[in-house]
Amino acid sequence: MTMLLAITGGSDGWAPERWRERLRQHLPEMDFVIAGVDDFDPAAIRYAAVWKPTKGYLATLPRLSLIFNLGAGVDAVMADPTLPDVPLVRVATDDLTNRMSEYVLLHVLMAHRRQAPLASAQKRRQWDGRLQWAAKDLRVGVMGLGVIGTDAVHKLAMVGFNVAGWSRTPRSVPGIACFDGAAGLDDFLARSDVLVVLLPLTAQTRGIVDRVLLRKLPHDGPLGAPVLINAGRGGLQIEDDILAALDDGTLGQATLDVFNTEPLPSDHPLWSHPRVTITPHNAADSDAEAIAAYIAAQIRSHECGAALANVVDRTRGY
Ligand code: NDP
Ligand code: OXD
Repeated sequence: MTMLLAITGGSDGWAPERWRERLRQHLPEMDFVIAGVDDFDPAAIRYAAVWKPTKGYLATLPRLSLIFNLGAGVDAVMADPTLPDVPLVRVATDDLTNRMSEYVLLHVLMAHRRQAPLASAQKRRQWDGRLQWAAKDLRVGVMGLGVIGTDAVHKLAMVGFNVAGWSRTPRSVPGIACFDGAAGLDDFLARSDVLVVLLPLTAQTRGIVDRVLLRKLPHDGPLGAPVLINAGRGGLQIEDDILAALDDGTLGQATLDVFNTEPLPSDHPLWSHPRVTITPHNAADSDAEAIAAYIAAQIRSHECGAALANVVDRTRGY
């Protein structure tokens, strides 16, 4: 059995050779070949493990039966119009989920405890004792109540925030105000002092964070102006609208992990905006060891006839 590794982008730890070593430890009986490096017969490939594969490449593998996306978001794979009609499995591991929730908690707490103005007061050697409020007084809204969003809302609620979530279909999460669909969006936004975006990028969600949406966020919360945190995908946001909203007071601050163009070009105005925090798409650095173990476990159970977990629904796009 042969698995193809078609991996572009990612950090140094994501070098295809390193993936091959890790996967070999978990699947010693499997042969691994690397796209663009090894010579191989396309008809020998049964499995593919991919991250941002070149469009059209997977369609050249006539006996491909299963694709593993090496991350949670499958937008880059789904953008390939020639994607073979075989199951596409995405990552949903506790490791990735926990890291994403850490990011959400960190940045919600930074806004709640006004860490940015405190840090700038320190630079001025200014003893700036600012008013505090209780976590229950801050309304946090999470767009996306999937694997990551559900974990994040639980953890935010444990800290004491007043938490709501929004999803495509109705969801019920104990202790969380749940909204869904277009009909539930405005009410959800109207009670989100901090808006956390954890949506997948699909045809329906592309560009959803625009000036119209940002204007629906409230200004009567303890922070005065709303805060945006996007760790979903850059394609969800209209960056010019975010900049305009920051400048005209619609938005108080923004923390962005993901961008329409990555890496964010060095001359992009978001870099220097005083109320923007930028992180380099590392809200959750996927742990290759955890993912290799996850892929091996899925292959073993699949080969014993069990159903695959976390298979992408092609019609929904996530
Ligand atoms: P899931 O597929 O488990 O959850 C997706 C959620 O989004 C679901 O609640 C779904 O609704 C909701 N949703 C999808 N489309 C819509 C829509 N049109 N309107 C309203 N809600 C919608 O995904 P995960 O939680 O695992 O991951 C979410 C995203 O996080 C990934 O797709 C990826 O882009 C991003 N991510 C970013 C990382 C980073 O480092 N920045 C790391 C990992 C992930 P429903 O419940 O009804 O299906
Ligand atoms: C992912 C990511 O989707 O790291 O897993 O962005």
